[in-house]
Amino acid sequence: MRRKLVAGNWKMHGSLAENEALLAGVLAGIASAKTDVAVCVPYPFLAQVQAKLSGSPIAWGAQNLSQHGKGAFTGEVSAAMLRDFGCKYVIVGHSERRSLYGETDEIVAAKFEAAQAAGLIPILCVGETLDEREGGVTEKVVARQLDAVIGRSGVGALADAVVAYEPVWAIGTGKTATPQQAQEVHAFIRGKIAALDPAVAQGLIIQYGGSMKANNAAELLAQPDIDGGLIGGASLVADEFLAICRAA
Ligand code: 3PY
Repeated sequence: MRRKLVAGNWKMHGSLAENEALLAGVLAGIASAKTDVAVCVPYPFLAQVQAKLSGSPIAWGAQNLSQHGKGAFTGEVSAAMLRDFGCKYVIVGHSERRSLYGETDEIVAAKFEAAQAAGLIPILCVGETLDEREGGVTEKVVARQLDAVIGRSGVGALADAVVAYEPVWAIGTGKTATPQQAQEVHAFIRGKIAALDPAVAQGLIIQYGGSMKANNAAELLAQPDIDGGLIGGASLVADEFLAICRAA
């Protein structure tokens, strides 16, 4: 039986003061959630979340990392640095990184590998654009994104990873995939992995991401292949985030 994982993706939001209030609100209600919970925060707030969340049921992580171990890479942050701040997770290949910062499938695969080499659990984001969905190539795109990682790290690497299906057309648009649309792609992902390694597929947490909110979470999370959520805007409001955690 897979445990569900609800992870907040704060994106580039927050301040020390805002985070204090948000974390206090989430901590106050988290005992009633029966799911695994994490928050992925901007780098400058890692020390703050480490101090606030250590010893709590909430894990934390970052939203990106460098594919390099160390060196002359101004502005970059390595996997080992994230480990120093107690991170458990790191988001890899979010569509905003792919589309705004030119992260190719190959770069994403290298980041995935760097994360695992340092003992982090990558949350690998995959998903199609609206054009790709309308062009009928959703599965082809998702398969290509997964194959880049499997080709580099092997299917066994997915045993220590999370996959997040995030249709790009549902990110920051307020549009959500219907539970059926999401389930179809989740089942495709699990089936594709199962063809290579049934045990890895069976244990793999596949989150849905893309405008998951308190009012649509329960229906999405009731689908057999949806094992949690990667939550954008709704993770910035304690009551909303907690409602999603309780729905999981
Ligand atoms: C969203 O919900 O918009 C996300 O991008 C989550 O990662």
